[in-house]
Amino acid sequence: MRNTAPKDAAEIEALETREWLDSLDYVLQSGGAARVSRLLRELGDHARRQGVRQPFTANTPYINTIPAGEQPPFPGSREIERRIKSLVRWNALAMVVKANKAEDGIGGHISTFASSATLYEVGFNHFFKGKGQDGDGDVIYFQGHAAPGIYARAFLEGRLSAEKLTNFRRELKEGGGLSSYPHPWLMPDFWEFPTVSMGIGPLTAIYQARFMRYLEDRGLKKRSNSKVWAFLGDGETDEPESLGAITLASREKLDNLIFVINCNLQRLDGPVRGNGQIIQELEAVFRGAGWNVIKVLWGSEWDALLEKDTDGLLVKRMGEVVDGEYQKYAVESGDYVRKHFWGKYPQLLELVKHLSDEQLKKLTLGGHDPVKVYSAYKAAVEHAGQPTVILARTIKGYGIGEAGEGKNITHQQKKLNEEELKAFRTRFGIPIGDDEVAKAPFYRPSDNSPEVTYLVERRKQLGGFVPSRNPQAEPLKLDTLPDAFTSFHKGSEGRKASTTMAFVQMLTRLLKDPEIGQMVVPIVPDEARTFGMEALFRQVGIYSHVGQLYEPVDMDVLLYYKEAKEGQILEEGITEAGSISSFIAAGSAYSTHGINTIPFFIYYSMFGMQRVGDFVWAAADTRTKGFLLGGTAGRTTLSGEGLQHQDGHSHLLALAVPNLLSYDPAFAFELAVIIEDGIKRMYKDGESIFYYITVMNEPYEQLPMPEGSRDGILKGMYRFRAAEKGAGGKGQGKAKAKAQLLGSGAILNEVLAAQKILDEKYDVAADVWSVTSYPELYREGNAVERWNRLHPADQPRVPYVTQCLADTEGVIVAASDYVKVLPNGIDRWTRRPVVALGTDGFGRSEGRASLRDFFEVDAKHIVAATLSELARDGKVEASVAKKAISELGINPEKPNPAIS
Ligand SMILES: Cc1ncc(C[n+]2csc(CCOP(=O)(O)OP(=O)(O)O)c2C)c(N)n1
Ligand SMILES: [Mg+2]
Repeated sequence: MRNTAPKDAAEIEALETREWLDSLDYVLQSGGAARVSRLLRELGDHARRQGVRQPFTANTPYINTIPAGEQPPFPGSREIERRIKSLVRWNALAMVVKANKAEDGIGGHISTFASSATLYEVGFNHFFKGKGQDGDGDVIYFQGHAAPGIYARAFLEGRLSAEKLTNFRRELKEGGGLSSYPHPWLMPDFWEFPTVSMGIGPLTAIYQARFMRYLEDRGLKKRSNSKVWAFLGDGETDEPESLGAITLASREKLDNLIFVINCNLQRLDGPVRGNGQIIQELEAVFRGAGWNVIKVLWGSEWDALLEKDTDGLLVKRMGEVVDGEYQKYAVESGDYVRKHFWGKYPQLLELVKHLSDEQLKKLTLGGHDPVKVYSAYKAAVEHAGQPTVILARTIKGYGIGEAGEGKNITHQQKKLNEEELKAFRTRFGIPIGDDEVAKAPFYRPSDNSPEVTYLVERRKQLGGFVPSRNPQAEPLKLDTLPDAFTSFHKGSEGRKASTTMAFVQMLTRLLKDPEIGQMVVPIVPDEARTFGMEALFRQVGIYSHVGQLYEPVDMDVLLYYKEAKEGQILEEGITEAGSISSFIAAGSAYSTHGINTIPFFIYYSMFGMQRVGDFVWAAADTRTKGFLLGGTAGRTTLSGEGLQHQDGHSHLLALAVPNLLSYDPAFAFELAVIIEDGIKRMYKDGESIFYYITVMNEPYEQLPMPEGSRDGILKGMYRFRAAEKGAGGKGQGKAKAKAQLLGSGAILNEVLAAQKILDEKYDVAADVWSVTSYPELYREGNAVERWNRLHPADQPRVPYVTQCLADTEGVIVAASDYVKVLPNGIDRWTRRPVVALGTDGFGRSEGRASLRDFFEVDAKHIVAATLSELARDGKVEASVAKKAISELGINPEKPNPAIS
């Protein structure tokens, strides 16, 4: 018989703990969970008042958030769903293995989907709503590396052929193939959102959910039960973008948002947190940020064990094992697990003594158990007032066994040998014979098989197949559109104004346009006052789901800070990444929701292309429409701001985005022509393009639009002001020499000043061209040149740049506020060299005039460069050019701004 008298302090403590727990159980039974919760809070407060310092923790124990007793019944057929899932698994694996057999190194991923198959299949069979449900469809961000699994399912659904699957990552094969990852640009009927550049999926999903609320609150979309699902990897959460906006989601109470984080504890190189627990870390972060967190860690087989764990020892053990060790259990034998996990405490060994090593090894994790995943999804979908994150524990490479299950190399595993394929086939019961298995053939049961019938019926019930991209918005009617723009054609008539001011006026008019005013979505990252947009606060309001709960300090002024539920402006705060995510949501709403919202995202140009360039790329892939406005643009237009603010290269970065049209207009009328045409091309003609336009904050007279310049403005250049004189000698209105001066943006004014100096002081007649877009000229030139290359026997076509300059004379000097490579990019089509003046180099804290002198883009440098080139050309004496440099006050030995 056991001696019941307490022996030592530990035993006394254990007894005391037991008594407290028993009391708590009693309160739970008599008073319920809420009473227990109040009691615990009071105990905590009491202890604190007595000086007890409790360490802060936002964690709950390392067990499932939803206890077994609270699970809803699973509504589907477990058996058929298991078979479907096995087939999807097989085909996903076969796709990658086959592709790499056919062409070594073509890539693809097996292990990501192997770990997340259940997470997707439960979604496909029970939750993901298709677009067929009358605007009630879900918006789903699939984890990029899981793409093979999504294709494999579409194959079973009968949406993708075996040939397409064979051509996974071979898109250029006859009949087409499948893109590596979700790319709407490449598969516009299938994928909706690019996700594979990690962090982009989660951040854009948050803003998507918020934008859905915006559309509903503004009455553009009927209120719905649509959910945004974002699937991401646990490793992916290390990207700052992944977690960077999670407080926005809780602040905005986005209960239409569900994150599913596939916690296989591994990333590419190894464990995500070998020495810690990524799940607990994420739980604390998300709970701290105000999310509803649902942990799905253990499968159903664990329920009975946990039930028997009355003293909490198993839960304690679960919580003390670090991820690196958990990963080891996945690759080791049952014997090892018994020894190392269970063997830590004799009581735990006792708890599992009825289980064989094999059974111990097979105890399933939560993310692989459809019942657990179903409960979590149901709870998430029904949860009100908060976004939900599901942290689902899985094994990376689940089911691929020796080939890499749980191993550090698994992410890169693309090949399985015959034995490994056989083992996989057998494990998942795929009806493929031994003689065939080495070839990894695809397997699809017939259309009327129970599996296909079941999955097709499930999708029908849920409103159609997903993913599926289906741009349904009608083209916009734009009859009244010109009214917003034509008044800018006449210029500012002597008044000084910046192109930014002109843009804000255009936007203001557009917002009032009877046809499309409601569709305009102005987006600003805490920069509206910088751009003089504050009048819009009052005019159209700042969007806020809860309206305005306070009286604004500036209520008594006309243009007060007005927040409103139906407010139109998205004032995002200081987050360019968040703002561009809103831009993507608004600019792709035409396909996501069938709503033609037109986003105008205006920001400090330096914090755009280079700061959130990857999002711009994703916007392009998404076929986002709309306007990016780089404000305070140009390296020398911004007085005093210095190196980190003065942008001289955003157009170069924009050039690399194939469907992004970028413009550097000089005058309001150019801006008006570009925006008006852009709206038409995107929203009436349905082109998959978007715009980057720089606007300046330098005030100067906005000149009137020259006759017949519209086409040239859009193509990238036109003659803005011809020289008054011709060339050919002195007298009779003829100048000594001729020149062609190309200017862009604010620097066009310097060019116009240079034209005058050249004429009056040096007898050089210069034509001035406004170059609105070097990137557009460059693209057109290349396209023509390519055509000529491929058609050597045909009459060659002539690039637009060549056409413009064909009948002109004289040296060509181009000046802009951007890097010289832009004008240099058109040099091959100008038939004579372009002398490029630009702003290569770091910015300086200085005034405009000094900066233009420093970077050598002001009028005097343009004059000097023209004369210098004319001298090289033999059109003027070298001594004239040399003298001019000195007359103009230029020190020829000044340091090179490009490297100083
Ligand atoms: C921005 C970015 N950086 C790096 C990569 C390369 N990469 C692809 S997958 C991967 C590991 C992914 O791990 P995890 O997010 O845990 O996903 P899992 O496959 O484990 O589900 C990495 C580093 C990427 N795709 N995007
Ligand atoms: Mg992972």
